Amino acid sequence: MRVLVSGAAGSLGRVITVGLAELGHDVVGLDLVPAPEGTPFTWHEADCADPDAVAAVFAEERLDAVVHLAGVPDEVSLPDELTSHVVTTAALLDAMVAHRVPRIVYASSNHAVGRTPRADGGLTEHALPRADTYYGVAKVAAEALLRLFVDRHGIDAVSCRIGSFLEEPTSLRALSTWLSHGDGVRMVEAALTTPAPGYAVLYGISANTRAWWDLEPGRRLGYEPRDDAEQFADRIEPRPDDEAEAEFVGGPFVLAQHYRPA
Ligand code: 15L
Repeated sequence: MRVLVSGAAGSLGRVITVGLAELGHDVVGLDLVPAPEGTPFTWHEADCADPDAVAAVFAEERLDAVVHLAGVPDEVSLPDELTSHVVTTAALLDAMVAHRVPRIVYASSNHAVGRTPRADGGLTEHALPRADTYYGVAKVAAEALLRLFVDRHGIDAVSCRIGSFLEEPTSLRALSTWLSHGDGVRMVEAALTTPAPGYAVLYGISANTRAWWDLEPGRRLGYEPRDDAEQFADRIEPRPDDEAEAEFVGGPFVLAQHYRPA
């Protein structure tokens, strides 16, 4: 598959591009910044929030799928969140429809449902939107946009509600929410290749012993995680926020330090 990866220079993008290339995909990177030195695949330096810039990339490339990883990973103002997650997704979707690119895999987040109390039990793909931040609100809106395009245009879209994508877990919460680098690649590969998903949601975590979220929606799409954060458990130092971070799905994003004016 020839796959356009937005946010190719980001923390997810740096790992996913290499992993997809190793699996035999023809990767095309897209990012605001130039290609890191030695990048072995095609690269476009463009802002995905600019529909003309995105259209120009699609006019130049023959693509089979898009993996949309670009976006601010933290809490910023509401307009900036909407630009970063919703306007970019819309620009890519419009270009996909115009160029008949049939599939998009989206880096959504657990923060789309982050305000769900953990006491409510294991989260399934049917959890209602319940954002914990403007970041989460923007992820909810981007997911809604993907679904609209699936319904209107018959494309396939998989929203991956990612947990904590890290080399290794660094907090008690992350023992439950960790997504290893290897499983991140396996997750995107499954979402790219599962037959005819229509619109689907999965939780992007590893096979963690202490997992908070349901792995079944991912397994139904062919995502079989192999790693388990438990192997790092004895390295995790207790922190004062551990208890508060375990109350809601979104952990630290629920805490008052993330409240800000829109
Ligand atoms: C995310 O979606 C964020 O981008 C990242 O910064 C982490 O907060 C992660 O979720 C998480 O929940 O650990």
